[in-house]
Amino acid sequence: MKRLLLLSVFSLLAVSGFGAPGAPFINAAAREALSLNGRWHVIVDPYDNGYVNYRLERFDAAPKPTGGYFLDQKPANPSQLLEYDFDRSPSLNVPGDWNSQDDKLLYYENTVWYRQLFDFTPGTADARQFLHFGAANYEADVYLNGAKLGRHVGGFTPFQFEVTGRLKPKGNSLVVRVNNQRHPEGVPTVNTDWWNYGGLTRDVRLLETPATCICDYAFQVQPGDAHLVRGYVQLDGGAPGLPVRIEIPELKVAVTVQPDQAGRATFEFALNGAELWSPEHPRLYGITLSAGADHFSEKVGFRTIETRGPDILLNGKSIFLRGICLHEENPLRGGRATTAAEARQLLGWAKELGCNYVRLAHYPHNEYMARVADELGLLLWEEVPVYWTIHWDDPDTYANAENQLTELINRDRNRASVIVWSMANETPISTARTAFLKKMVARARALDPTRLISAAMERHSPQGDTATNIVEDPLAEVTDLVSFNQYIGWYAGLPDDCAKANWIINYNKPVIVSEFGGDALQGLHGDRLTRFTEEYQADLYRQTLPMLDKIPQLRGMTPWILCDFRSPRRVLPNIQDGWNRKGLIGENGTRKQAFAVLQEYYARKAAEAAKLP
Ligand code: GCB
Repeated sequence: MKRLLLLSVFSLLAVSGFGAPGAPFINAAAREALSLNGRWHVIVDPYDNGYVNYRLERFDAAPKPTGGYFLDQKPANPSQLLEYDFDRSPSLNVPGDWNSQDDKLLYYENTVWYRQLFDFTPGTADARQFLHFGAANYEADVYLNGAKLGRHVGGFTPFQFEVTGRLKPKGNSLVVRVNNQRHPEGVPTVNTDWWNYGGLTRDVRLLETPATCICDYAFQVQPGDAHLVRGYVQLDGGAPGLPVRIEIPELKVAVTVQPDQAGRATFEFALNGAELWSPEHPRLYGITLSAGADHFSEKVGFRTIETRGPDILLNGKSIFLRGICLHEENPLRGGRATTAAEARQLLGWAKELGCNYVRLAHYPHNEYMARVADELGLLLWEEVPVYWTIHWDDPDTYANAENQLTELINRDRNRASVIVWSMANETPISTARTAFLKKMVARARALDPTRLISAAMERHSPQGDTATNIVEDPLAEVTDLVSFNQYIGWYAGLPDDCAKANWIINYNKPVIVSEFGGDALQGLHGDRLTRFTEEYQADLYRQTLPMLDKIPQLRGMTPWILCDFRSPRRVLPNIQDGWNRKGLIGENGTRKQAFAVLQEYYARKAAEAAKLP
């Protein structure tokens, strides 16, 4: 299939060695599946002893594996020496990062081998099976019953392998080598301001489908015409000509479409009287999709998002984005957030703050986030980890970044909540960087022409004039939003400097301030000039908000950040202790003073918006 082939080429570019995974199925959670979540036996392997021999040759480089942990075997006779045993090794929860599950692994950055055993009986003789991983950070080598299936690179996006014909009724052994070492040429690169959580951090499922199945689909309201939906359904398997049926009972939509020879069926229908999705009315419609024996359901909201001059138009009406940044971390236990309940908790806090918008920083968050945002009525900015100093000249780095972007867009293209694809964060302007990012922008637009494109850019001041702030970046020529981070009053000067600041932003586009803020230890009090106190942070917010309101094109903001989060860069004893303290909510869930300052500002913005025609 053309699309699948293309995707495989991109995946192949991003990986080395064995087979690349196939494009993961969209909406994997809605499929028949055996969950492989739970306790997995693990072997912590800091020297990658199960992967390379003492000459540093890879065990799986030979046509037949010659040894190594992935075989998951017992010695056949006394002449066979095996110095590992999954059965006698400890276990960890999947999904979950290893760092927060075992104190010894808090700072661990290397290999952990995971093993799960499962029985399996196919539903029908011609059914197909796929191993689907929500994500594994950063690199995953996957072995089933002693044979390598392939490798995936990139810590935050889904991947899957077809395993039809490879499963036994009893005792299948699934082994995954997960390695979270940082690499200078990686995406992200070695330097970030978040915890490098390793492991099988998202759900693992064995999916089962009929011989020909629906692998991808899109429902896209046409920009400029909120009454027309266009889309496609893509089939995979031996009968690509199966008619495809799409039904939305509440809208009385029932269409049958005929795929082309490549299994792709395109369709369009009118949204007669449908209620459009918005933060105030996050209306979702139940959709059923079927092709032959394959059928499943989905919930989709319909809305448009566009820009006109400095305005962002949601369903044709100008909107101010009352946002907040978020890491995919549960602050209450300092670990990756992995469940729908945790997504609900984090996004619920954003709602309490008065948000209609959230920036999911700095990498693709789990799929629950976007699905819960669809339900709660929160608009989303989604992002890939092209962060700070990426290797702009390395074609493999580019292929890796583009692959992560592709996997994200393919996963979330049907979420009404997602309105922005962001390419990068705070990247230093150079010819190579701008060429790299412009190529990514072109890729994102080709994959999804219906959403806005952005990147978190930077501001600068002319020599000797710290009050003037200029936002000027050649990347802004090709993005829909001009977004930038600024830390006046924290990394530069004091909050009082906000009153003197002026802005030169010569773009007739919506301006979004994608970050501002400062650290405060929850419960630490002092005067407004004492760093790390709640009073300092609250004052910084009080002074920043009117400063930003002076920017004529300002159409939204996402202050940094909703919750304190772990970061190894943050070493100040008794204040940071390994946590970035810029959260409005502390490590124990308590709101800091600045939470109320922003909440009040957002209440005012919401009241102003409600008065507009
Ligand atoms: C930034 C980064 C963000 C950091 C934040 C900080 O500009 O984009 O990842 O965590 O500043 O706290 O310094």
